[in-house]
Amino acid sequence: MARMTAFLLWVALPLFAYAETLSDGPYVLQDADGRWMAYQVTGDDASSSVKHEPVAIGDDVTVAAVENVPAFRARLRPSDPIAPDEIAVSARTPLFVVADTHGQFAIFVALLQKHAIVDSKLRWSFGKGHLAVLGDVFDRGPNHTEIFWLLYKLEAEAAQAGGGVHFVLGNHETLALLGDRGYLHPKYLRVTSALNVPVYADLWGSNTLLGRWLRTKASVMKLGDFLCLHGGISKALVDRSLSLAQINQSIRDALTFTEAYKGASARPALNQVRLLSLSTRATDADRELAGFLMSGPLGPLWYRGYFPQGAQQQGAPIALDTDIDSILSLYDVRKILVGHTIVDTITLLYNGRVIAVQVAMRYESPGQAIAEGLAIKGGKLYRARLNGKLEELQMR
Ligand SMILES: [Mn+2]
Repeated sequence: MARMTAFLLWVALPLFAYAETLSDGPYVLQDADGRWMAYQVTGDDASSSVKHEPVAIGDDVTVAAVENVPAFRARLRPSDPIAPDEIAVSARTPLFVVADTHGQFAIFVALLQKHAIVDSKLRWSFGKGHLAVLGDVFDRGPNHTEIFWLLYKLEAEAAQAGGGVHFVLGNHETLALLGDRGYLHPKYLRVTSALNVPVYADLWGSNTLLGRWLRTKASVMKLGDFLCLHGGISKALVDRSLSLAQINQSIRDALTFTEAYKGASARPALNQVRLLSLSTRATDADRELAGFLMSGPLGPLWYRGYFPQGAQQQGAPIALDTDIDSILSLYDVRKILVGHTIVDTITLLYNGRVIAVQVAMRYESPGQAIAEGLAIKGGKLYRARLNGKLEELQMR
């Protein structure tokens, strides 16, 4: 009994410590008359408070400090253009790739700072370099809002400097935007109540600034010679011979025209997600394709077939070397960069033609964080460690 009590205390204390602060936002929402309002949650569980103030496009909003990461400002832009399917960069352009940040804002920032992608005040310092983030900012961790604002602001700063920031969607973006609450950090359920909206997805709808921005994003993009995406391209997807534009627009339409799930349980059943229910133009073929691409195990956001265990888990055959050949040839790229499936360290697969980037960002113990990025410069590939070191990637 004593042992059980000790165990409960050990489990309960860190959770309790987490529950104390409740800082989030801003959420920038547009009303039916086109006016924008920024909502910021502050305080703690016992007494949270919501500040709201009218804002206009061109104004700056402030994103509050988190742990040792300073507050920063982001300028609100008029609606962003649809993200390109393809970015041409020279072979000498430095690239930095990170996958699956899952709400770990402080770790993500530390990694970017150690590799001089941003400076101490979170300003872009990667010049003409390009940063690609391979999806899954939402869920699990406590600070996805801050990560999205940082990416939003860095996009503008990078473009100004002649570089770029490219966020591609992961399966957790589609889950969160469609109203699945099963993976949300508990903080966001309290934010939902504090802001008095029916479900958390209402804070990321098409009437919100960042929700609208997310719906411009690609799911699969070419960055120079690299295909950048969250899960992977399956043989079943190659066999459909779709262009990147077709893949990206189908998922965008699905996110734009599907009503977020508002049921009482955290997880919608698939038949409760009314795909493209709000679009009058959608045909059955459009719905089938969107379902395959956005939610299917062989779609680009969920596929795990480059990994033996992942393939087994999905009941799909592991991708063959010839499948990788077909993907590289169909999309005219040299390598495929994927997140989604966790690896201990960034790993070359299929003779270096596929690179597994997702090392789960986490704290091993308080203050002991784990994260890796993929750095590409001078035609060489490096594992970018959280201590600032680069290790050239080798075949094993
Ligand atoms: Mn994922």
